[in-house]
Amino acid sequence: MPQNSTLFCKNLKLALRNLKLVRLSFNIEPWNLKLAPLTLEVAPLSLNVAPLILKIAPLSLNVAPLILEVAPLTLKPDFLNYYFLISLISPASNTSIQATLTSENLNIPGYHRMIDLYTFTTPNGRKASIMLEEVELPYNVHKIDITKQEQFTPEYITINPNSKIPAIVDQETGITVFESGAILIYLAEKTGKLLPTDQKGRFQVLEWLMFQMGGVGPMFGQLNHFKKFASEKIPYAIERYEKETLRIYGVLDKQLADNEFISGDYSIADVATYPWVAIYQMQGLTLDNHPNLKRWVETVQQRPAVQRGMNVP
Ligand SMILES: N[C@@H](CCC(=O)N[C@@H](CS)C(=O)NCC(=O)O)C(=O)O
Repeated sequence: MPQNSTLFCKNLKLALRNLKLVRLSFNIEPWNLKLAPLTLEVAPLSLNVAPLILKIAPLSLNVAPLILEVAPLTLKPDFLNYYFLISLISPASNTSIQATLTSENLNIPGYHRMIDLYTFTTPNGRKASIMLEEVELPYNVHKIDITKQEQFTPEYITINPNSKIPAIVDQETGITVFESGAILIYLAEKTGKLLPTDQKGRFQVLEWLMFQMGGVGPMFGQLNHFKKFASEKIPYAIERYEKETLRIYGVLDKQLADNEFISGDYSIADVATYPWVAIYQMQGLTLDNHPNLKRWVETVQQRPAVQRGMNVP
């Protein structure tokens, strides 16, 4: 049965707020010190996440209140909040004290990251992870496996009513954003990066971002579907989307003939477009007929933030 849980919880909250190295200080009464070693269990209540168990070395018998030093914990979130069941267990006497913590109590840099990203291993997901890497905001990755229909769970639909990845929740503002283009604009505005503020420059980037959202993504995506994934091979559909993809390659190639990046300086237009062009080999295509586009892909590929973002999740 839980004992002394108020005191335990209060001290634990204080420790988590103040220290990066979590130092738990609590009064052990009514515990019998001879029952050490004690086990501290930090178990996220989310069913998807395995419990994290820390064994704590035998405690000094003479010191009260006891101080335990616990190495920084990897805390994993469920959908909107972190929930942790903390149990201090004495195996010998078969008793425990317990406390539940939510993310409110975990406001520490490195533990509570600012942005929650819901994503999967696809080009639309990678736009968001590349952007988060580029603007250097700390973020948690929540893998939504669209091959297992996880995008349709009731929890996820509260984040994206359209049941697609990516989506973000900004814990600092409480704002949720779905649609990758909106996510890029949101993060650019939040950080003042990769979107010019002068009206002309801003709309030059936004027009290419919309071109990506309305053209590159849907057309290349349909080509993927009909060429790679459709159970029935429909030549008309494959030809239609391949022709449109190559036409779009031509548009980008022409734009990149006079510009190092799609809209002058490197911007969210490049972030949005790169993951879709980068899969050309997987789509059975070549960039050899589009040398400016090829040069651009190779340039963007070199960026460390792009390389990190392309590996998420
Ligand atoms: N326009 C949306 C498209 C998002 C989208 O189509 N995501 C795909 C993965 S790339 C998805 O979640 N598919 C799951 C499904 O269609 O059920 C955006 O850019 O965010």
